[in-house]
Amino acid sequence: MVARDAVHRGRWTRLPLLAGLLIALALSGACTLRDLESERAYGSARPLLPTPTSGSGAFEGMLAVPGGSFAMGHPAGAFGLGGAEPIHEVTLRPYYLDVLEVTQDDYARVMGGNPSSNRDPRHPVETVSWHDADAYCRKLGKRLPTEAEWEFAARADGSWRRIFTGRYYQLHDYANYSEFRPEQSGLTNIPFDLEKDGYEFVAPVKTYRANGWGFHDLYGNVAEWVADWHGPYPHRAVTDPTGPPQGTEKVWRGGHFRSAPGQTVPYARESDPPATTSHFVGFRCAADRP
Ligand SMILES: [Ca+2]
Ligand SMILES: [Ca+2]
Repeated sequence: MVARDAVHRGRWTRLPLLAGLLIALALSGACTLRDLESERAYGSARPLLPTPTSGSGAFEGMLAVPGGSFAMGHPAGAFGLGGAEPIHEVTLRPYYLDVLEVTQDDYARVMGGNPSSNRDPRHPVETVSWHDADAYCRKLGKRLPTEAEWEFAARADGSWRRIFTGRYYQLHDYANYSEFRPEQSGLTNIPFDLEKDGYEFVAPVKTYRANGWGFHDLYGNVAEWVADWHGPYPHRAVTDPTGPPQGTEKVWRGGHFRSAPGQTVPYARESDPPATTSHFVGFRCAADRP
């Protein structure tokens, strides 16, 4: 009896040690991601990523994005943001990305026509399928950005949080989104901003301020096709992810002029079959860094 009690006590006294180890392991993983996500934004011992530099020649109008790692995605269960979980670490090699959405003027010059519903050469091209967007970029020796490249640029080394949080929340300076009140959109548990952004429908590109890395309109105006098929995110760290090898829907990102402010965020994912055209979906191009 004594011996059995001793065994039981031994088991129970080891349990807190085991639990402590498990918690420490979990916290160490979480801290890694949180460090990537927030400490860079607000200053810490961790060095900031280099700021992108302007491209020239064939890469005029693009920014040379540095390679680096970031925490991609959003916690499971975030209302209205399905499919953005789990948060996982992504490492990217350097690449180029257009500063602006491709305009109707750009598209007509390269493709010889303008399919847009709301015609204005200064506006982003829209009513383009994923195939149209892919063909445009390829014709210029470029390509659509991967979903990870798009999100990395939108997060801009964590600086996106300054636009969306606290007393500095000022999305209306940076994005053309829908001025729906949160209760109208059904997204009542997300940040929002009732300041008018000045445009009820689509706006000319570069109407709004650039994000922390110098890109305009990644948030809102028209949403943007990216290269990847839609699929679940991996539960592990990945390098230069390109999405599933096949699928039925291509991803578009960033929200648009009809999106609620809380959908006009770096991590929200939406998708459609690649032949779909919408008056609120356009694109921008990326390119490999030589
Ligand atoms: Ca608006
Ligand atoms: Ca956009």
